[in-house]
Amino acid sequence: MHAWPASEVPALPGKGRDLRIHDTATGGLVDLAPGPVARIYVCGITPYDATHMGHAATYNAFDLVQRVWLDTKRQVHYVQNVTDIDDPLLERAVRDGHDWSALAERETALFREDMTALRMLPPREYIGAVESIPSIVPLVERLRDAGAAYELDGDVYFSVEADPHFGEVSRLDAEAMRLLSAERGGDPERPGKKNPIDPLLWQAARDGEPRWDGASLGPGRPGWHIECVAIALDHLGMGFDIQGGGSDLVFPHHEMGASHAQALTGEHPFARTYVHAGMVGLHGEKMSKSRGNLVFVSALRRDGVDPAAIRLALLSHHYRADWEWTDQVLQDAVDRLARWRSAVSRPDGPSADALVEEVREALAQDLDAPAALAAVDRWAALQHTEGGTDEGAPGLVSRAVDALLGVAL
Ligand code: 5CA
Ligand code: ZN
Repeated sequence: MHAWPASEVPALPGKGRDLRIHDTATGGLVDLAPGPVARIYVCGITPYDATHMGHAATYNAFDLVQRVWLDTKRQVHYVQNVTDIDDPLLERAVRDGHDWSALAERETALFREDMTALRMLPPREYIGAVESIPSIVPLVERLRDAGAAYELDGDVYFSVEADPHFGEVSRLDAEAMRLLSAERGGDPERPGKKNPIDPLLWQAARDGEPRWDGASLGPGRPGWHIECVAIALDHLGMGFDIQGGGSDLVFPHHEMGASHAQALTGEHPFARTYVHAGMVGLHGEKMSKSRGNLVFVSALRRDGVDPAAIRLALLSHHYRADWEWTDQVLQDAVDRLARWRSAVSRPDGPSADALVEEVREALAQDLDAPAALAAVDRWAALQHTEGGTDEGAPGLVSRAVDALLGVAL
């Protein structure tokens, strides 16, 4: 699949700081010092509806990771998937009488437009589940042949006992895992499984559903976790720097993905760190396609909201916090954008050298975007009250806000 166009990232004087980030698997902050090419995999959308503010907030967090790494003069190898075949997509297509693949194509196209408008840097590889089926099938065969997977009425399940490190990503107890598995696409009630939480690797073809050639597995379609594992292993290999997504993916998705990969390769870890963004809610509940309590990026754009203001609204919350989308959040961002734009529109202003370092420092400390915004607010306030004589300052602020925060002033 093709991704979306990259907006330009202005170069800044000096060099950024290395990222210290919260790792779900250890529960603490980790000093990540990637090699010259930092490697990150971020779980992409299931394209059965438009991008909502929760998705945008999660992709914003990982966009900041990219920007911090680029500022340290590293290259970034970023991979993202599109779950273009899965139960929720098929259910929505049936409900609305649409062709599932046309639905996926349409919503993926809209997602690309939203990401472009929000100045999210694109992944180097943007890969669909369907196009990765030829990579997935041999992985499932290998797991089965190694005794890490078993068959149940034609379906193939992963055995969580196959990975000695299973449980180390989420660190949840068995009961919590069972509950979350039931809530998030698993089938712990199905009789005959070795462990109720064992996830599907390959689902045998069902009447009326799309199917693909599974070689020795028989016709069917892939499970969810193995999709991301196949794509990550194909393009990044083991031990990449960050596996990212929203906190709703900690279990089972990222736990199972890590175990699939570790059982397949005998190596550990799948990812050096597991980074999770908080959940954005609306009216007291997690914003989700299944609940339907959604604010869409595309709808705000259609209403004439500047994408830079949407981006500032996302940045005004720490990525790990759970927070609520409200009209006030957006209004505050619109006001902030206007203040910043008028501050940089003057030919000169207070020196901005210290500001650039403050923004770098804030982002390097577990992506503290609210602290970065507060630093820019202080410079803008000084510009409005006292002004300054540094002719390069407004331009430098614009470039720093663009390069590090993805906001075009
Ligand atoms: N296709 C899978 C990942 S392989 C998936 O979870 N798709 S999704 O469309 O449901 O979500 C896309 C991304 O947005 C995931 O990283 C998910 O964790 C994140 N996300 C979903 N809802 C929210 C929300 N309310 N707040 C923050 N992030 C969210
Ligand atoms: Zn995923």
